[in-house]
Amino acid sequence: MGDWDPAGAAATRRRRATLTAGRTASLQPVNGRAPTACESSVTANVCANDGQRRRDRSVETVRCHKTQESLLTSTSGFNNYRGVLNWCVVMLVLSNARLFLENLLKYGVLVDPVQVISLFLNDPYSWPAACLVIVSNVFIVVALYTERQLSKGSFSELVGFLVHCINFALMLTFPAAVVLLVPSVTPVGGAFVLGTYTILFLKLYSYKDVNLWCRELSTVKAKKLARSLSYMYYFVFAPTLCYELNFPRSPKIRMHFLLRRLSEMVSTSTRFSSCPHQWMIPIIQSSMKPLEVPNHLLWLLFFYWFFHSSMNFTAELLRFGDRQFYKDWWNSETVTYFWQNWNIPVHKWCLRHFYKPLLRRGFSKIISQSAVFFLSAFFHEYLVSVPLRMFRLWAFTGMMAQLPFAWFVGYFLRGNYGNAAVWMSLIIGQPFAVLMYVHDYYVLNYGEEAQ
Ligand code: 3VV
Repeated sequence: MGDWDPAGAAATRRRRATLTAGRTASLQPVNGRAPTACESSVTANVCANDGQRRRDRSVETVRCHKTQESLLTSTSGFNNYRGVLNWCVVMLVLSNARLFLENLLKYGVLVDPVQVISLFLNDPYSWPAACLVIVSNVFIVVALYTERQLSKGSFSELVGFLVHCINFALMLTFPAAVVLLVPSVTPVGGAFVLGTYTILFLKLYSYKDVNLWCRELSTVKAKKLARSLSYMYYFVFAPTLCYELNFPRSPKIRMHFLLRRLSEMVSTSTRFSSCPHQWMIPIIQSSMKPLEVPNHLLWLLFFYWFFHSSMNFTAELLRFGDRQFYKDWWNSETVTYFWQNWNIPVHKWCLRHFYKPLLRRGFSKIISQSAVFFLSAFFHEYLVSVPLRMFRLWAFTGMMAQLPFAWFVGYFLRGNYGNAAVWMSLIIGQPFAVLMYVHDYYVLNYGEEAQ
């Protein structure tokens, strides 16, 4: 205590000197003149504030507690969990890196570029999937031609409706028949073709509806735009399923943004193409333990690749202004919220062209919702069963099961429990349905080889 501390004493001396210099400086003439009344009052105020601060500081040193909640208490109002989210991501990456290493050590490198190409092509001289995509232009032109005739009055509403119906029916049956009957169509090629046709089907349905609504409102502009081939193709390529006469446009293409999305698309798709070969097939082949497959990670990657990188890339390229492709589905506390927020283009289409028209025709909410999920279930089954040439109804059942599941979660679970239930269904339910198909397909096609 009584020890001589030269460094400390010197520091105290220096502090005192600075303080005195500061005080005397305030009393010194300003620029060689005496301080004005105002300057003196400023000095007095500073001194008063100084005193107040010192008093406050001494109160602070005496009192160091106040009534407050812990951050993790729900009533604390604290909700910034960014760090926790980062921790989850780090854990997810680390645990998958461990799985990846184990897989590498056990099976070696299984990714083979030729095998990746063979996912799309069976026979290098036969490109049925590409041909089917080219043929899809016929359906676009038929829809455009029909709308032109309708707008000119050359087709009656009934004739137009019938032509559209035939066009839509062929759009679903023709590619499905080719995929089922032509042996050189691979499952991935088939899924790509049917996905393209389904998207086109939904787009052209919207095109037909909007043109009809505009004719009913006798919008002059609608008549002009319905005939424009370039606007039709703009809509076909735009990242939306809902037609509109005047899409919101962004002012210019931002090269930096475009290149960023492109690099994300490329890097994520290479990860995609390697994951099934390296990770999924050996596990299915050897142990049939579907839950060990990191397909949830694949699903999350797919979400980012498709709904963020690819859609933003296309939108930027086309200067398409509406970039709301998804909302915060990860915060879903109910299943209903999830379906309203995860795939905005499909949800928007469902509301605009199916759900609300049904409600307007007097159907109840529950019937209309069931009808939407039934249509969605049909398309899910169509997109999976036809390319795999295997009808199992897993996808259909999975989609239809959303209705009772939504009721259960909405009725029994609240807040974080609801959110956990939605996540559980995504982590276990959805990939499980996909894996049932992969498993059945594998057993059906390579069953004897695997044994
Ligand atoms: C390859 C990418 C992606 C696969 C996603 C599937 C669903 C969701 P609510 P409420 P206000 C159907 C086509 C399916 C195609 C699938 C193939 C995709 C394409 C292929 C692409 C590759 C693959 C992975 C997917 O994710 S596919 N999504 O199936 C289905 N469900 C829903 O969208 C909703 O749950 C829905 C429409 C059934 C109900 O929506 O928001 O819960 O409904 O009752 O709250 O009302 C909404 C609106 O209706 C009005 C309200 O005022 C509200 O309007 O605010 O939006 O403007 N409304 C209510 N009652 C009304 C009344 N009586 N009259 C008029 N309006 C009323």
